[in-house]
Amino acid sequence: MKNILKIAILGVLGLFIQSCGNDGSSGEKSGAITSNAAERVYVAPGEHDEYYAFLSGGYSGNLTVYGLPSGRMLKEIPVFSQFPTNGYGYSEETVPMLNTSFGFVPWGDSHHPDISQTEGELDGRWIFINENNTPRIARISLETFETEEIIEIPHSAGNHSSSFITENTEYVVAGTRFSVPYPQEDMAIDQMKGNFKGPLTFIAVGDDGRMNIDFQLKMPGFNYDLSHPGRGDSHGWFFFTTYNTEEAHTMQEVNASQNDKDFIAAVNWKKIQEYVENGGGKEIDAEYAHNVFDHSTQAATTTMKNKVLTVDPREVEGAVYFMPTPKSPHGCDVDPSGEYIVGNGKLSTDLTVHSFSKMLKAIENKDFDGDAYDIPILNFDSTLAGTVKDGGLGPLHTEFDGKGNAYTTFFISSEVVKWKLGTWEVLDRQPSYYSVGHLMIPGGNSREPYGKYMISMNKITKDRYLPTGPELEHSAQLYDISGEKMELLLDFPTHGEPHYAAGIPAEKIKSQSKKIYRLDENKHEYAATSESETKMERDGNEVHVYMTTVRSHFSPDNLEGIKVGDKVFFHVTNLEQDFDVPHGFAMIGANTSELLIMPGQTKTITWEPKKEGVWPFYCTDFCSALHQEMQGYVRVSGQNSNVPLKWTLDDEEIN
Ligand code: K7E
Ligand code: CUA
Repeated sequence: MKNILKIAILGVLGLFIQSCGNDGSSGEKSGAITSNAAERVYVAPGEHDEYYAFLSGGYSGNLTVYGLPSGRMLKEIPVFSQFPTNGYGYSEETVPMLNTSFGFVPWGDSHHPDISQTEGELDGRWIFINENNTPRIARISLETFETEEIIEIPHSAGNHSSSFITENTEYVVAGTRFSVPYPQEDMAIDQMKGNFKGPLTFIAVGDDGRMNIDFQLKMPGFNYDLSHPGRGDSHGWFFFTTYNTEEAHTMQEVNASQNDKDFIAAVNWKKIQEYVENGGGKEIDAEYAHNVFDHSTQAATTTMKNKVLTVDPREVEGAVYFMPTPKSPHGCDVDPSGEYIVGNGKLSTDLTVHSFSKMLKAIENKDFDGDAYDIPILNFDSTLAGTVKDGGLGPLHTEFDGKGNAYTTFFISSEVVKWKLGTWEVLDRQPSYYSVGHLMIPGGNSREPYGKYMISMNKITKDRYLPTGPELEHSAQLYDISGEKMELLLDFPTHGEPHYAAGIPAEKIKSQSKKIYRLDENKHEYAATSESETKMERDGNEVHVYMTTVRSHFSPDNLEGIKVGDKVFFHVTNLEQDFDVPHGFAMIGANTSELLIMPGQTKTITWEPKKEGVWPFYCTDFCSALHQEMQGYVRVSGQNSNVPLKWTLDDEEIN
C-alpha cells in the first residue's frame, strides 16, 4: 500500500508540468529572456559557431551535430540506423556496419556520446556512442564525421552505462542495464535473484582507434545505469550507479524501489587490467560482430568473434567496492578534479556526493558494512563528502563548469540547479521547458570544461514551437553560464531524443575536417578512377557495372545486354575532387533506391530488373546547371534474349 501511494505521488509529480506562463501563441518575447540574448546567439551569415555539439538521437539511433551558440543543425551522422539521406546501411559498402550476431539490425537506440581524451582533455580524434537495444559501441571519426567502427557487446542487455571514456582513451566502457543469465541460458524468470549477472565490459582503444574487448567483469545481477571514469587522482577507477539491487524481476516501478539505498560501484580497472595482463580471467564462449569501415577500400567488413575474457571481481582483491547511494541513483558524475562522485538519486530531492579520498581511506581502514555477493560495501558516512539539500525533485544528471560549480538537472521539478562543490549550497535555479533529462557543458566530462554555455535537453516540448500534429521534436535550451546566474538564451528543436551530448570548441576539430576523398587513394575493389576504366562485366546472372559520375554525365550512360532475372551491381565512383560536390544515383525500381556519393568515393547499389524495357537512371543531387541532363538509360531484355553487353558514352564504346 505504501508503495502504491509512493508511485501515485510520483506519477502526479511527473504529470505536473507547468507551462512557462508564455504559451507562445501571441509571438511575444518571453519575460524570462534578457534583452540582448539574441545578439549573444546570433552567428552572422558566413560566420561560424564557436562550438560543435554532438547530440545523441536516442530512438533515432544516430548522432546529430549542432553549432553553438546558434543552435543550427549542421549534420546528422548515421550510426546505428539506416539513413536515407546518404544511403548509410543501404549501400553495399555500409550494410556490414549494421550486422550483429542477431543478423542485420537497421534501427538502434543511441544514448551517450563521449569524445576521446588525452590526459583528461578532449583531443578531438573520435566520438564514441552506445546502442542500448542490441548492445553495441560505435566509434565515429571527427575528420570525416563518419561511423568507422561498431563493436557488439556480447552477454549484455540494455547497454546503457556506456560509452564513457577513460582520460587517455585507454578504455571505452559498456555496462549492462538489465541483468541477465551470464552467459545466456534458458531458466525460469523467477529464479533471477542471485543467478542473473550484470556484466561490465571494458573495451580497449588502440592508437588507431580500433576497439577490442579486453575483459568483462562479472558483477552481481543489479541494473547498471550510468557510469563515469575517475580523473586526476582517481584515474584508474570507474564508477557505475546501480539500481534494482533488490533484483526484482517484475513490477520494477514498485519492487525496484524498496531499498533506501542502492550502490555506486567503484571499479579499480587498473588492478583488473594488471590481473588480465598476468593471465588472469577465463575465456568463455561469446558471439559478437565487429564491423570496421576502411577508408581506403571505402567499404565495411564484418568479423564474427567467438570468445571473451571474463573476470570474477571476487578473484581480484581490492578491485571492486560498493558505495551505498540513496534512492535508485541514475546519473553518476565525476567532477573535473576527480575527487567528487555525484550520485543523482532520482527518487530523491537531495544529491549524494562521495569523496574519492575518503573512499580510499575507508578501504584502507576496512570500514565495511557487510558485503553484497562478497563485494565489500563501504560505510555510507565514511565516503560521504556532502549532500546537496533540497536541490529539486528527481535529480538525473550533473555537469561541471571547471570553476568549482556543478549543474544538476531535475526531471520532476523541471529545472537546472547550480550548486557549489565543497559547500554544497544551491546558488541558482532556472526552469527548463520541460522535464529535462541530460545537460551538457562542452568538456564538462573532462578535466578541462569550457564553462561558457550549457545546454539542457528536454523530454517534453509542449508549447515551445508551432504544433506539428501529435508529434513534436524534443527541445534543447541554451544557457549562458559565464556569470553568477544562468541565463536562458535560446530554444532549439532537436532530432530524435537527445539523451546525452558532447561538446568541443570548434577550433579543436575544424582544421582537421576532411573535405574530399582523394581519387588516387581509392582502393575500392570496383572503383573506376577515370572514364576510360568504366565497363560492364557479366558473371552468370550477376552483372557488375563500373560507372563514373562527374558534372554533368555518367559514364557509361547507355547500357544494354541486361536481362530480367539479373542481379546488377552499379559501382559508382564520383570523379569530382572539389569540396561539397556529391552526385546521386537513382535507378527506377531499385529496392534500396538511391546512392549519394562524395567526391572521390565509390558506392554500390544492387538492382534486380523485373521488367523488360528501357529504364532511366539519374543524379539526385542538384550538382550543376546541367543537373537535369545528368541521366542515362539501361535496356533490359527478356530472360532468354541474346543481346550482348554494350556500354557507351556519346554512342561510342568505351573500352
Ligand atoms: Cu538519463 Cu539514457 Cu543517459 Cu536519457 S539517460 S535522460
Ligand atoms: Cu550530378 Cu546532379
